Amino acid sequence: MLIKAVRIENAETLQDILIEDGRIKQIAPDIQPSDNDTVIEGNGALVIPPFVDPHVHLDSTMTAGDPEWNESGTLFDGIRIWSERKQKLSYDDVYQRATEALKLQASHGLQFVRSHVDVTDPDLVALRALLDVRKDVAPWMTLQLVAFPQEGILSFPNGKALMENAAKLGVDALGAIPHYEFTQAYGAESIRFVGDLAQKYGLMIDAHCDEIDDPASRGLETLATVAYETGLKEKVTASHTTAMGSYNDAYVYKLMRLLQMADLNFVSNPLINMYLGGRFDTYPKRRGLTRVKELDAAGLNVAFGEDDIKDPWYPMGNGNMLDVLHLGLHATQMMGYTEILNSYRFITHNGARVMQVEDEYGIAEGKPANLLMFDADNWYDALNERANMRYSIRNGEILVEQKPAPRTTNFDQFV
Ligand code: 17E
Ligand code: FE2
Repeated sequence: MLIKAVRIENAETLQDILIEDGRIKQIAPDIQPSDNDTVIEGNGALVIPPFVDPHVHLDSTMTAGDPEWNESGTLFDGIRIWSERKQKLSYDDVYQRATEALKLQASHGLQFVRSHVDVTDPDLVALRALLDVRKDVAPWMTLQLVAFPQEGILSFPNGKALMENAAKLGVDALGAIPHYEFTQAYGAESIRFVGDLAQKYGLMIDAHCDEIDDPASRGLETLATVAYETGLKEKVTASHTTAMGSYNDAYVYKLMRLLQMADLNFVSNPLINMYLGGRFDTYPKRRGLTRVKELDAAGLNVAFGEDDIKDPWYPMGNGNMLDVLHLGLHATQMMGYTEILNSYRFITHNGARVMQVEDEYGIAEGKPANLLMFDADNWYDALNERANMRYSIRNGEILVEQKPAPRTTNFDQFV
C-alpha cells in the first residue's frame, strides 16, 4: 500500500508512506508505487498514530439504568449500583457488552485500549470473559486488562487472594483503590501489597488513586514511593488523582519532586471526573480534575481516558476520544494555539506510554503500519471541526473507512 501526500503529525511538508508486510517501509516525498501497490491519495490530509484509551471499564459498559440510574451522580452511588448489577453478571453478558463497546471505540479510530476489570467477585466472572475478549479482538484492537479491586483489597473478603488469582489468570496490570479502603492505613498497605505482587508476577500497576475531593487523600505519595523504590517507575500509572485538585500548593511543591523521581504516568478522565466531582460542594464548586497542566509542564506523562461508556458512573459515552479531549482541554484550560495543535498527544502518544507499547507505536519507518487519516490540514482543525476520519489503518489493512457525509445547504437562495 502507498499513501500519497499526507501531513504527518501537523508537519507542513507532504510525505508519502509506503507500507509493506504490515509495516511502514519508507517515509519520503514522491515515492513511486510498484505494480501491485494499492494507492491512497492523501491530498494533504492529516495522519496521526491511532487513538489510545488507557482507562475504561469494559465490564460495566452498557449497563446504565440497570438495576437503577445513578440519580445522585456520585462515585459512591455508582459503586453501590454496580455492586448490585455485579450479582447477575454472566460470561456472555460481559463478553457481548465489552465487545460491543470495543467495536464502537474501534469505529472512532481507537486501536489501543486498557480496561479495568472488577475483581472483587469471588468467581471472577468478568475477568474470565474479558481475558477471552482480549484474545479475540487482538487482530483489530490491542487490549490490556487491569485487575481492579473496586470494593477494596483489605476491605473486601479475600481481597488479597482475589488479586493474586487475577495475576495468575494473566492480567497485564494490577489496580488498587486506596481512597475507598476502610482506613488510610489500609490504603497505604494495599498499595504496598500491589507493589510486591507486581514484582512477583512481572506486571504493571495502574491504581485508581485518590478519586475523591478530599485533600487528605494521599495515596499518590505511597504509589510514587513504591514506583521509585521498586524501580517499576514508568510501568506504574496513577489514574484519576482528583484529590490533587484539592491539595495545597506547598504540599504539591514537595510532592512534585517525588513524582519526578518516580517518573510514573497519570491518567485523567475529564468527562467522568467533571461529572462525578464536586458533588459534595455547594459553591465554590470544584472541577474534580487532577493538575493536568502542571503535571504536564513538570515533564510527567499525562494521558486522557474515557473511563465509562454508559454505566452506573456515567450515563453518556460514545467511544469517541475527541469528546474526551475536547472537554479535557476546556476543563484544564489548555487552549493556547500550540496547546490545541499538539493536544492529540493526550489521546495518542501519552496513552501509548501508559500502556508501555511505544516500541511498536508511532509513524516511523520499521513500525507497524497503524495510523489514522483525517480530512484536515492539522490537528487544530481536526479537533475543532470534528473532521471526517477517512481511514483507520492497522498493520497495513483498512479497519475503518469513512466518506464525509454529504450535506446540502440552501442559504444562498435567500440572499
Ligand atoms: N469505579 C471507580 O472507582 N471509579 C470510576 N471512575 C469508575 C468506576 C468509572
Ligand atoms: Fe476508572
